Amino acid sequence: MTLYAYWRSTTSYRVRAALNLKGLTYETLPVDLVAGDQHSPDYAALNPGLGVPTLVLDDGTVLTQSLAILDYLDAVAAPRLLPDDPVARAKVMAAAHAVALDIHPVNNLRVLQHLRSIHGASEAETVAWMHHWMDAGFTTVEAIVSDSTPFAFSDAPDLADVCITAQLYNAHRWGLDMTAYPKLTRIEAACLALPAIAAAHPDHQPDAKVTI
Ligand SMILES: N[C@@H](CCC(=O)N[C@@H](CS)C(=O)NCC(=O)O)C(=O)O
Repeated sequence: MTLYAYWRSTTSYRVRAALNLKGLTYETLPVDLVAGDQHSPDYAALNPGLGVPTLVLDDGTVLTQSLAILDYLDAVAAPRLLPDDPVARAKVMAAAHAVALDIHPVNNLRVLQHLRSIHGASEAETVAWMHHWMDAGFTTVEAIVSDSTPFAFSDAPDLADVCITAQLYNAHRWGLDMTAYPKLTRIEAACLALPAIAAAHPDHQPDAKVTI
């Protein structure tokens, strides 16, 4: 399999974590988002959403959208990141969606570029925007994850854990104060103690020397 990804991309980080947890081997092909490589005609043909990640299977099948890729991976390889029990599954998905659907889209690179270029946002205003949406989403997630397990809902990492851990990387990068989110901090520590997730961390990617 080939994963088109960018080192600092939280959507790429989610998928790398799942691939590694499941012991699947893949080649990483970096897409430099800062250089705008996601807009190149070749990449646009592969992923019309103009974002990373894209996963190309060994038979050439192209998968896009990180949550869809994670769903595919969960269907074909263990350990499962979603529980079978319908209620437990809905709870895990709620936390994962709070990150992937509520925080990430409004904090995406294209949104920040639009804020700066069309609305003239300063660097301080851009940082305040990032913090605002992460605080809103993290408040939700902090309230719904477990008080009593190392990971979000159990003793093993699930879809919520990989989404949370990737988003916390972004929060640190933007200097968000995490004091109000002790459970999320606990989850990140538990995830990064696992070699599979630690290996998925942005700093360990082949394109990690590029700076934004
Ligand atoms: N919903 C998509 C979002 C993909 C996406 O936009 N990823 C970001 C990186 S985290 C990206 O490539 N942004 C490029 C841009 O905004 O130009 C997914 O989950 O795969």
